[in-house]
Amino acid sequence: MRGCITMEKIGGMFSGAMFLILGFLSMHSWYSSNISFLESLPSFNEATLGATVNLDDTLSFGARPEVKTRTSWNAPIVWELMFNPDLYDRRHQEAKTTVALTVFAVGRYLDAYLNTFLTSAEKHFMVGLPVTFYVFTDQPEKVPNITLAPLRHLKVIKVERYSRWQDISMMRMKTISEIIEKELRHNFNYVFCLDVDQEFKGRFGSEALGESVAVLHIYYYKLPKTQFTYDRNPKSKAYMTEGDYYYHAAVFGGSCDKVKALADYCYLSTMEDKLNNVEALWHDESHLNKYFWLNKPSRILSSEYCFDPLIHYKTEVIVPRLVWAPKQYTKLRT
Ligand code: 5GW
Ligand code: MN
Repeated sequence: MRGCITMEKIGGMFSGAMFLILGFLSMHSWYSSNISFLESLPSFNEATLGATVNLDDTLSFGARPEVKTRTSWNAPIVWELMFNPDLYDRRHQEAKTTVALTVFAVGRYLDAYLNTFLTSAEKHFMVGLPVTFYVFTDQPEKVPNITLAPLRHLKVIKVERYSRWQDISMMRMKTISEIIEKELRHNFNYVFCLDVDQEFKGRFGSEALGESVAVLHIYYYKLPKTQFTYDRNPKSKAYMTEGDYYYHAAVFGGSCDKVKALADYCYLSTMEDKLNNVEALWHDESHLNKYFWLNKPSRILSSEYCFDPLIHYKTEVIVPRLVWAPKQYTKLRT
């Protein structure tokens, strides 16, 4: 599926045309209109919505006044109560959207996390859409045999077990790039790449799909930018002096082309650092933050999509969708 067209591109084209038409009907800004405004239009019906409306124009940007719901470059920041899940699901089902999910479970991480990750993903991740889980592991025979709904598949791919974690994280980006090039771009509209040490607890659905998707790190979304833990070493490729948000590398996604570009960037930057004998502060996360500073994500997911259940202060997260599993560093990394 070279040059796969994603819903966002189609939505953009249609909303351009709709802008002209609706400009005559209303003084409202089309972009800031919401579904109730649409419903008040005489021509509004399910079919109109099905064919012409940019899905993201149905988002209620004012539904969560306590948090930011749009970036300065007009990308939505998705929080509970902003979206109508049925609209997103219906549109993506009609468009026959396909999604790949990549996850690495190497060494002891397989026993510790993979079963919970996969069984919970089957309950909550893109339910109703065709999804293929790509599990990368050094022990294919130990991948649990989980029951999958129709149109959902699991594919196991053997990878080497690197002993140094720096190599694990570099290998992840390289492997993601290679599988996109070889396989995913021919078969899937979107790909999400997740850490395995997580559990789905709530809907992580088609509202999360976009060209280039980043997630707000739960620890930083409320903090002033000066406290973001970007790499501050000028010798590293990840060095940055300013940024937009602090993103969490445990979840990223988008169209095959965009995710490949991100993975290539992070892999090559890590290589370059290695050659220069430097290491970015938070490894691939530092490079990912630099990438998203230079290449703005088209969609941001709130920390509902990567939540720490042990956080000790109050947050705006009403629905934890994907949560960190307990860290077992001493057991797993030694
Ligand atoms: C092992 C030692 C140090 C760092 C990472 C690993 C490791 C990571 C591993 O042995 N096996 C493995 O499969 N991973 C994959 O990389 C998992 O998908 C894991 O979720 C991801 C990132 O590593 P984490 O989760 O330990 O990193 P943080 O930043 O969440 O602590
Ligand atoms: Mn992790």
